[in-house]
Amino acid sequence: MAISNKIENFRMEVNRAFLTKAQDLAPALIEREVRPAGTVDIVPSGEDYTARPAQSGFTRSRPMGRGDRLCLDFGGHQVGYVSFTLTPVGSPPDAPAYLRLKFGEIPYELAADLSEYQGEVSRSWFQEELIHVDVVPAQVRLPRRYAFRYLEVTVLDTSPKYRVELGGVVCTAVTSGDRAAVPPLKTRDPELAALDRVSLKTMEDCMQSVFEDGPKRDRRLWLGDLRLQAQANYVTFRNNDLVKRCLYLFAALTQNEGRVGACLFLEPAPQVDDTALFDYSLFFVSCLYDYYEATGDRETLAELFPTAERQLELALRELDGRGIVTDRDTWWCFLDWGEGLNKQAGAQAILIYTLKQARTMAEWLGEAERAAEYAADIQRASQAALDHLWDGGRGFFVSGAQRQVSWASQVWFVLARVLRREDNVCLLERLMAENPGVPMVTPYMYHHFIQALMESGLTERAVSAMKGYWGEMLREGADTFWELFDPRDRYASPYGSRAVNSFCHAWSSTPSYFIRKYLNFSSNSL
Ligand code: RAM
Repeated sequence: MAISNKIENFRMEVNRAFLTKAQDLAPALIEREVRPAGTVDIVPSGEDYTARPAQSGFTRSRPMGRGDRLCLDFGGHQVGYVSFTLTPVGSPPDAPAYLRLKFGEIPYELAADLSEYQGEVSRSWFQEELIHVDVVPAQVRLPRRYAFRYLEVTVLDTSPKYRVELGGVVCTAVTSGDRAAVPPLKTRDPELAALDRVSLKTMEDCMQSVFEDGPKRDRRLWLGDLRLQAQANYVTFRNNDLVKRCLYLFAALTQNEGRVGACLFLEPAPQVDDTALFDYSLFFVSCLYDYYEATGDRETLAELFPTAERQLELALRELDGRGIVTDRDTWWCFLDWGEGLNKQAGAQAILIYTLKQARTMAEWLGEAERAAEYAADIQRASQAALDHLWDGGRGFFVSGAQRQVSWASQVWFVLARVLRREDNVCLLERLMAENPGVPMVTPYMYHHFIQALMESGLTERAVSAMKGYWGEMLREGADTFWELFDPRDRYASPYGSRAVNSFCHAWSSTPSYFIRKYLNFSSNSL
């Protein structure tokens, strides 16, 4: 599937006042120095690779010459800047030192033959460097920020007359998430505690100048990801200004006709991408709704509500004569990475879900007429869904011309609360019992499934599904949660290789949100 949906005649519209507000909220990054915990050997393990501990602690390497290799383990996932020293041993160095450095979030990235990669996502995301160090001894500071646990250093060459010792290796880790702000967790359940710990680490490493989706790839602000990050943030790091900054960035830098883009770049200057996704634009509405619920910041609500309303106006234009969102062949709406997943029903449900949030926001702002208009839109879109997307015979919502049944469609209709609560419970039970159609493949979609279970009062099912899915990543050795995890196909990637998947991806950090918000295992009373 093509993973871009470039809008035609793209033009960025800028609201300078909003941009200034966003820039004034730029966070100071917290730095921490982390040294390698030891060395490891990357060895095959079934269809995968594992890091076998070799030596505990690391100060300096033995003298290394042509072909010598060393793999450092930083003891956990890091995001930051790496520096080290190279000290010559032997005759005066008569040639540059030539090194290959490979950074990996997981062992597979170090073992994979990256030259075979044919995927659509750029190979420039592979964290691999070939460097010449002309003069040794040297203090080497790598200019890029890396996301990694393992660093493999291979000496491609020195010269027959000298070798180098590697020492002083340090990573200056950076984040805008302050651990001290996270309320302590109160649970005796070790599995939940582990899920929370790894979720927090995942969030922390993704909290940078904005909420990045993943610090390895794509290192940018996506709206769908922001929504879940912000929800988790309100009950953990509580960096509400960072959410506010991201909201203002999206509102400041829109696409043609005031459409909020799917993602933003921050450098060299903040800019909206030319990708548009139906659901992501609408999630501006949700992000604003959640932000106000969490903070009560009425000024921001009032100032950004018109941007939220614009997204709904644009989305309502997409309804066909029946009142159903028009389906398309392109990558027009995200929902999930499921192979062949049809997006129409999910998009309709998200439209209803966000219309309901807009109605409430209009009420909060005392705009009774607007609220009444949204109520009418909700009624029309819901009735159209019941008339055209609900298949009473099968007991499921169907999507697209082929009337596809998927988990994503059912879950989103539960969240949109189109059926009565007891019917939603039956729908979820039927979904779990029959397991029909297109499954869920990302933690992002699993999040919505857990949310649907929690909201329907199926708390035990939610907890066991959460422990099953995220717990499986823990059992696979995750020290941060992954962008993609399909228990039926563990090594799957929508990008052509698992090596380019992100293994620290904030949309998968929501176990903390569920544990702290729905299970009440947090000591803060927000
Ligand atoms: C991928 C990333 C990102 C997500 C988009 C839709 O590029 O995983 O987090 O939001 O897809």
